[in-house]
Amino acid sequence: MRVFFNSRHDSHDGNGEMHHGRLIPCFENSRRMAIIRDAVAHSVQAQLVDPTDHGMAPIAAIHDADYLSFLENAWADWNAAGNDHDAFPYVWPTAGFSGGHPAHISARLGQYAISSDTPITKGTWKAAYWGAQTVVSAADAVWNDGEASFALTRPPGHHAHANRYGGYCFLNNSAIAAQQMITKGAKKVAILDIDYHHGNGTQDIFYDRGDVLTVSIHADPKHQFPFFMGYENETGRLDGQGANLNIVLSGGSDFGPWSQGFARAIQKIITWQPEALVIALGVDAHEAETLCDFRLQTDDFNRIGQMIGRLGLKTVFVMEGGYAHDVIGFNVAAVLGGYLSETKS
Ligand code: OKP
Ligand code: ZN
Repeated sequence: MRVFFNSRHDSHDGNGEMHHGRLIPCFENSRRMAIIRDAVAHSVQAQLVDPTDHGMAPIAAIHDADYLSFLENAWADWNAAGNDHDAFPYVWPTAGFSGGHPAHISARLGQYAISSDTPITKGTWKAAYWGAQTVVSAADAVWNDGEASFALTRPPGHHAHANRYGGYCFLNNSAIAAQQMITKGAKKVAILDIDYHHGNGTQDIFYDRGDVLTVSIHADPKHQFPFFMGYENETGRLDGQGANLNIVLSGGSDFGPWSQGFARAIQKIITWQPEALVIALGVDAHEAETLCDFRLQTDDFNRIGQMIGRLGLKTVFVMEGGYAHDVIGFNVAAVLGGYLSETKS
């Protein structure tokens, strides 16, 4: 398995996030990457590969031009307004406001943000841009020769919409990976999101499309982020009708209910017959994750990797969430090791 690594990830380095009314150190920090990289290097026979620069086209195939221009310039605009600390919005154009799109950076932060947990820092764009290049490189490699790849990157992506950031995410890496394979000729690609949180951005990006199946298994949004999306009655629209599946699990779920939900996900993918698969690989369903309340064990992640391997599809793994430093390396390595034990690549 090839591991494409975003070595510029640490240029995104937030000091804090808003958490129940307090500013606390970011869960989504750069130590995560070093831990996962070392664990994967030790346990999986993997080449570490630098991404190649494919420019803006694969990113612009998913995200709106005005949003990309905002993200690229947000820090400079924030800085020009006299600020040298992390950028956050404090007001949002919610229902009942009449509109307008003021150029003031605080208005633009609110216009494009879905949540208050996601700082923009001096190097955020650089990290996100190279994260996208990492997944494009991984998707190209998989599409070309069928051998699986892992795109090891941060910040994550699955909460990012075509024109919104938040939930620690800026560019939707899993969506960019799927679209890259469509661009290269795939007719049907599936995205399977096993992160503890609903992949709201990914769902929204492909909601009207029949060529990308989106499946997410996650905590009940009645009680967990992103709260306003991720329910089971969201099944797609227009050409995308039936091409979105949300599998919602109760708080406290262990591998019993999780694997039953996962069996529904696997069945849907088999029936849908994609040519390639993107795994939005969050490992925050583990019992040690303090941000989350599922109870998966490291061995369960190995079984998940095996079940993915048995699908026999061209597979791109894209790093999403997972924050407990003591276990994230083992859990990512367990998924990849399980996958490799069931495949030749
Ligand atoms: C990103 B990924 C506020 C709560 C944390 C929401 C969770 C974002 C998870 N401090 N923010 O899906 O792992
Ligand atoms: Zn998550």
